[in-house]
Amino acid sequence: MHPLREDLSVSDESQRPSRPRGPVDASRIPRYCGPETFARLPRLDEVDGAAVAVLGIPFDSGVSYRPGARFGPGHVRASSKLLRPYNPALDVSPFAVHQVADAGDLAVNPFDIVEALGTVEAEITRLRGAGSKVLTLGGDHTLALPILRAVAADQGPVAVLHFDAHLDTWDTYFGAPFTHGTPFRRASEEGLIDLERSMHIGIRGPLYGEEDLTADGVLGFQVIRSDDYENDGLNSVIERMRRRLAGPDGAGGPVYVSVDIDVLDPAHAPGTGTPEAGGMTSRELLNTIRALVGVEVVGADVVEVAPPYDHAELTGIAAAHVAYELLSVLARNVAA
Ligand SMILES: [Mn+2]
Repeated sequence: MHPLREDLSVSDESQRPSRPRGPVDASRIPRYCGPETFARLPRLDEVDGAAVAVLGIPFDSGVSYRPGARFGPGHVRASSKLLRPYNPALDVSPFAVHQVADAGDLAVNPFDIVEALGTVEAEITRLRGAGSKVLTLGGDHTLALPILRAVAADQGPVAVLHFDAHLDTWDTYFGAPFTHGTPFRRASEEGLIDLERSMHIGIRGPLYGEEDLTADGVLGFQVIRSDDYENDGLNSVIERMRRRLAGPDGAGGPVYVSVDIDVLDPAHAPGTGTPEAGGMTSRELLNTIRALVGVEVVGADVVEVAPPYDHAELTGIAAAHVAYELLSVLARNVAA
């Protein structure tokens, strides 16, 4: 039997290992071989449930500028083959603490956004009902709304920690309420987010007007600007983030993490739909995410990877590493 096939097939129930099934062993099967799953993890249908499911959602019908994020999930998976099992920065093996599996791609209607949002909400609800936290690979940022609907349905309003160049709290665009620039306004209006603990990090670039920022504050968000990394330093940013997520009484609570890859400077992530100069480095982003150890992360997404504009897998690799750090945080929070 071909070793790859052998590795992937678990036919006999009694042969199932009690410990989590990790990625395919790279000492036996070179990394450029399959499977085409995130980090070469098993598929969700190959394991008896997973603590964390990595779900691809190839959807970009909500974009306002460059299209292409529908090809994001496959690209991030392809760029994730070099991820190794041990994360020294957090001293954790994210795939050994609990079962992590790739739930494949969700088929959503590319022509009917409202129907697509319903499909996403139903699938996130189903996966969470089966006991999995969900890490979504987008897809454009419109997806954050149905995901938050599913999360808030059983957790109540959650803090949203949103990494992005843009606020994504605009009202409508060409009269359309559901676009990649509006998910967090809709989520706030629908009562899905904790208004005392939510935050954008990495904001920069021109706005339509100053009122964009005032409206955003009313919707429940504080802002850490991209420039704050330069002016105040990483540790100051992390301290402000953790204080905000802890809330006014310091008690904390559930946090949903949404990462638009355009939070990175185009030098670090050129393959995205609405790039803005002056962004953070991938090192700053990874380090900020690592500071979420001990925070109650209930789900996350990495969105807006648009491979047609990527070069040398820069954006795909950055997104894969962001996802890996998020998975490492989830594992550390279990292991602690
Ligand atoms: Mn966004």
